[in-house]
Amino acid sequence: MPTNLPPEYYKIEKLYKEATDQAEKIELLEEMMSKIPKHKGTDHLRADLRRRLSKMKSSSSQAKKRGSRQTSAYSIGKEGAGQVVIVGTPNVGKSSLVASQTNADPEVSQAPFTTWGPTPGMMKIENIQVQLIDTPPLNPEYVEADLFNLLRKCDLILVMVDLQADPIDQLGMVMDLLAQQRIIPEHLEEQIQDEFRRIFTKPCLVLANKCDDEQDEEVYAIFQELLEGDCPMIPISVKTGRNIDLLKQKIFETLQIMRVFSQAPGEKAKLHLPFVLPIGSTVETFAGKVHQDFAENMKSARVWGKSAAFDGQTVSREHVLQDGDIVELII
Ligand SMILES: Nc1nc2c(ncn2[C@@H]2O[C@H](COP(=O)(O)OP(=O)(O)OP(=O)(O)O)[C@@H](O)[C@H]2O)c(=O)[nH]1
Ligand SMILES: [Mg+2]
Repeated sequence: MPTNLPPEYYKIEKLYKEATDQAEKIELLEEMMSKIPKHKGTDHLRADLRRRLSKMKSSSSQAKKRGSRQTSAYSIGKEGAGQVVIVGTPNVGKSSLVASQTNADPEVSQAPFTTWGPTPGMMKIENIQVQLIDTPPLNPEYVEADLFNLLRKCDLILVMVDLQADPIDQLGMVMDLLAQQRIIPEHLEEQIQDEFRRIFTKPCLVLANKCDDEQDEEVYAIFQELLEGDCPMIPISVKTGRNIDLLKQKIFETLQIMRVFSQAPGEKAKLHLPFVLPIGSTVETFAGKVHQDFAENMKSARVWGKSAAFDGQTVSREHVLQDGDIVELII
């Protein structure tokens, strides 16, 4: 067993061993694979899991007998530093946010129920890109299973409400639907003790949209008070741009990621090309991201930045990096 697998890997592996449903096992195996750092030390494990996965997939497609199921529009591969999905009731401004902050162009309209399918786009946060996905409005009458599968796999859920139209009711409806689908906001994790069902805890951030002016600010203050600070949330206005920078900062923080830059010996650091790693990653994990062989072959490294005691400090592969560090690998 390779060392340095992240704790989430073992958490998912435990669920995988307990799962009895084939589709769930496949899903968990894919999740496990996504958590394994890519370097020489994990080659065997990755190959083994890939073998297991393709075996399971082929036996499950044989079980489905005739033809393979069409892939869902919601099977959206993760791109960039994280996958963020916006959900909410009709007309709250989900598509407006994606249209204004990404390269995608979903339809925006005054009429409710405008969006019928998911639209991913890439949003710039300083020098990284995050995937932001627009979705159709949630509706208790019709639960789209594939949408909830996407929510169970994503890195962050943005629950958008319209401050100018019963935000408490909207939030209640969305949270109830998520809970019915076993998706629980991370900050409520400790309150939920359900030993019999698999619970998916996800970071959630509530966006109180259409907070355009001072009058809306007052409504937001009441909304926040009624919820008793229960949930991480921010007031925004897609229309005026209010707090969009704060939203980006919150997304960055919630994704628990950091940027590390590589520097070849004798050259300048590539400051326009950050490597994005989970917070707490070591030099070894960074090396594996730069090149598969480097994690195995590196001897030591020199570090500039917050994690270094002084500029150019020589460190070992176990050294824990911090956001903004520059690393020169010594091979
Ligand atoms: N006043 C105000 N209007 C906004 C804001 N953001 C979006 N809107 C308007 O709200 C309406 C609905 O916006 P959409 O982005 O289509 O909403 P949606 O949540 O995608 O709607 P569905 O696809 O039906 O679920 C449009 O008329 C937008 O111009 C905002 O910050 N303030
Ligand atoms: Mg829409």
